[in-house]
Amino acid sequence: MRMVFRWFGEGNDTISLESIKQIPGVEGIVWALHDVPAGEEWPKDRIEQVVQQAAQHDLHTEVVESVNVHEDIKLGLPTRDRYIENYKRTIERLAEAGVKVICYNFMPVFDWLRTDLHKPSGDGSTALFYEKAKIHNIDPFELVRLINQDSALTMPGWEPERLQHLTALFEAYRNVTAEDLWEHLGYFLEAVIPVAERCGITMAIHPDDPPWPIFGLPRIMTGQPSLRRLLSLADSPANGITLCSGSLGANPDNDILSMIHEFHDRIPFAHIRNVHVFENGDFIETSHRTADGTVDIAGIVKAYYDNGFTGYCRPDHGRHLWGEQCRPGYGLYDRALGIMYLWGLWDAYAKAAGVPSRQAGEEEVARR
Ligand code: CS2
Ligand code: MN
Repeated sequence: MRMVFRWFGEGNDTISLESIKQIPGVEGIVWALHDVPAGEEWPKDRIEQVVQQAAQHDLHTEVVESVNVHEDIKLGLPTRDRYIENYKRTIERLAEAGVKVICYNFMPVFDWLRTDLHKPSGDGSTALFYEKAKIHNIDPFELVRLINQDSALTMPGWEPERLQHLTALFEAYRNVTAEDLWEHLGYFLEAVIPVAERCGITMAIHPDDPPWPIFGLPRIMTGQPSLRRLLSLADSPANGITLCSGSLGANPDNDILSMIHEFHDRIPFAHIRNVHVFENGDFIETSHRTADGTVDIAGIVKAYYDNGFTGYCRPDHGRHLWGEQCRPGYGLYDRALGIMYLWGLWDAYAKAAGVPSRQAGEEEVARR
């Protein structure tokens, strides 16, 4: 398991690379050029700049999250080919810079969705919260306004330029069915997977968050059958999954352990996060600790361990602790605590398997 930590870039993150370097066992950052609009090529000099910044702190840049997919590709419009060409160039450039995994998602219009970014957790901390009934009653435009008002920093997936054409986007998706979306995903993968394969990059789709349709927009990356179907769209090791336990875990019917056992050699990147799902379908993000939520984090780490997982892993969203002023879901403290929990589990499983304590981690997996 190779631990990495999401960093939003100089001036766009409250956390410094210096701080990230101090979290035990973190070897690299998960990054993106968040200001480059979806569909445009990533400039070579900007890529190199981030690689150098990280290298100064002895952190690698092998995982990118995300290279966003232009809406015209998801909509299957004739203009998509131009954006797909740009995507291919970006893959090549990232490979030249040493990137190994590109995380992306195929959610129409919105990325992750919550109704409250600062819900009190009951212990003085706050966390991201999803209230099912509210989503059914709120006007999406109002939600966009609230989300952007609530955060001074650009939220990934909620970039103003992406959302300024919201009315036109809803109109464009009016007749797009889930099956259409599958077809458009297939078309995209057919074009980009051979390029990724040639460059030594693995494309890793992120599941939909939450994993069900919202505001009448289709969502297709929702559980085990859809991940299976995704893999069958392009039978190549370059076509992989970012297995996000928090996104998938918002639906209690999702058996994440079973997904790890079935797909482990196609998971180059693990997002580990816990959520507490309530009876009525609402959910709140919790600490990574198994007992704090409804996702079996200890079981998930065990499943990765037992399958000899050597991919990248990051703690996903965290709560906002100890008065930290940070990007919603992406503070330092709770994610650092999460990392220590994940390492604790990993090392304990290694110990139980008879691996010498001082060698716990990736090396031992190779040795077993
Ligand atoms: C979220 C997403 O669960 C998560 O990791 O923060 O925004 C995620 O980064 C994207 O959907 C990946 O493309
Ligand atoms: Mn995730």
